[in-house]
Amino acid sequence: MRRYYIAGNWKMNLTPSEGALYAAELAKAVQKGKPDAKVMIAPAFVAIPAVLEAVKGSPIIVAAQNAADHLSGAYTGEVSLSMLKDLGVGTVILGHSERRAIYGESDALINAKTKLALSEGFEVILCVGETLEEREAGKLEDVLSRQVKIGLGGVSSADMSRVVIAYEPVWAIGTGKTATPDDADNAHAYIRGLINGLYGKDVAEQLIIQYGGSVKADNVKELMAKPNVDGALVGGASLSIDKFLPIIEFGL
Ligand code: G2H
Repeated sequence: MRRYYIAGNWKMNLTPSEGALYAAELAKAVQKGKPDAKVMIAPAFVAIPAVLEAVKGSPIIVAAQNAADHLSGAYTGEVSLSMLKDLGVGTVILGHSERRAIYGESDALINAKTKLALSEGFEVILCVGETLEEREAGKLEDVLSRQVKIGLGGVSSADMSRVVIAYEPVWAIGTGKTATPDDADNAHAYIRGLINGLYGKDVAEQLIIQYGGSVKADNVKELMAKPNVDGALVGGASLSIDKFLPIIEFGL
C-alpha cells in the first residue's frame, strides 16, 4: 500500500519571514489534524533555514526546489546538495518543467543531478511531463519514456526507494487547466509500466507517482481516487494555509 505524498512547491514566492509564519501555522495544523499523507513544502533556498526552524518537531518535510550538479566549486549563483544537507534538507525536486523550459535544463543534466542527489542520500522528486504541442502531436509516451529513461539512467534498484516521480503535464501548470483524473491515471500507469520494465514489479509497485498541475482542494479528491495517483505536487494552491490545508488534510 503506497502512502499519499502531498508536496507544496512554493516556486519563487514567499520571503523567508512570510514563509516562516505560514510554515509555523501549517505545522500546528498538521500536528492537530494528523493527516495520513506525507507532507512536504519546498520554499526558495533563502527561506529554507527559517522554514526548517518553523516546522521543527512537526512531520512536515522541507525540500529544495533544485540543486547544482556539483558539490562545490566555481559555479556562481548555484546551491549545492552538500550545502542543503548541512542545513538538514534531505529532499530535492529535480527537473521541474520550469527548470527545463526557462533555464534550459536537459535530460542529461537532470540525470547528473539525480545521481548526485541519490549518492548524497537525498530523496529525489523527479518531474516529467509533456507540453501541449507534444501531447497534440501524439508524443506523450515518447516524451515520458525519454524523460524517465534518461533521468534515471544509472540509478540502481536500491536507490529507487528514494525516488518519487511527479507527472506534470506542462499545459496544466499554473494555467487552471487540470488533466482529467483519467488523463493523469493513464500517464501514471504508463510511467509505472516504464519502471516495471526498467526495475521490475516490486520497484514499480512501490513507486510514488505524484500528479502536478493546477491541483486544488476541489479536484484533489477525484485525482487521488485513481489507482496510479499517489499524491500531488501543488504550486499555486500551496501558497496559503486556507488553500493547502484542505488538500493535505481533508481532500483525501
Ligand atoms: C506545477 C505545479 C507545482 P501549479 O508546476 O509544481 O504548479 O499547481 O501552480 O500548477
